[in-house]
Amino acid sequence: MASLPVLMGVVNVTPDSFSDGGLWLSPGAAIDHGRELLADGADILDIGGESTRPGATRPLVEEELGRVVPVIAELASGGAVVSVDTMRSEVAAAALAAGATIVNDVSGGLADPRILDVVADAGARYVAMHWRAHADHMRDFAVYAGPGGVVTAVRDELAARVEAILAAGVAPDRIVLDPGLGFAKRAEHNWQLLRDLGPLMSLGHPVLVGASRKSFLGRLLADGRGTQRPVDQREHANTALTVHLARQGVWGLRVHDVRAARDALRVLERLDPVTDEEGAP
Ligand code: PMM
Repeated sequence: MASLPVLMGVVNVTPDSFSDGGLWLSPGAAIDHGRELLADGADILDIGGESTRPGATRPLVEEELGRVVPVIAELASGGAVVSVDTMRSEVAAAALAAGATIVNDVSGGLADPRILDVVADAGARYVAMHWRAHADHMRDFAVYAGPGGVVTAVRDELAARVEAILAAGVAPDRIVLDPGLGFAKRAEHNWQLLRDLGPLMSLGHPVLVGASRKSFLGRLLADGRGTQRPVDQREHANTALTVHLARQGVWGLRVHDVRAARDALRVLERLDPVTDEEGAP
């Protein structure tokens, strides 16, 4: 294997994220959780203050700032590599000033284009995820009728975002792309993307994937009556994806259970030693 993916551990400082909403809402709880994820083997902590679950409504910018900035400041000052999960330029700027070095924008710069200037000015790394609409109506956009279906659409739409990101002055080697599993995508779209990441990877940027605990896994593991497997019981399925994606050569994995993902990577590394240490966040 050329290199192992980096593990981005999720700290959602929100009342309403679908898998961990409300668990880490106080700064103290979020900081403790971040430290736990580091101890479990996270390379990056991804700290977000806005839930993007389907149907979610947006917090005020002041609310989002108040949730993430103290947590980022504390964890970054302790030496953690921190990314901020935000679509807002004001939040990205405050997070970078507080010590974050990566901006993870699920909208790829579509929600607030000024975020690209903030990233360019700071020289930060920028994760551009495939996105079509805010959470309250993204389901309406889960239609991929063109030739090549969702795989081609995601590649082409992200290629267009890369053009805009470069035009804003972000250096090419700072850009990471993400297919955006679950964002304006039905379960089958997610599976198609996971089966065929080649076209996205062919754009020449590192690829990050966030599958952890998402509802397409709950649906896969549904019981006989069709009830989805609860969010905290989807981890073994995610571990199988961790192995699959590491073997595909993705740059990073965004996960809730860092320990499970780290264990899987340790096994892989033992079977197939890493030849290239380039992946560092
Ligand atoms: N998914 C969520 C939030 N942020 N960021 C990136 N880059 N990729 C993702 O897939 C992604 C993300 C929503 O999931 P969560 O509520 O479990 O954090």
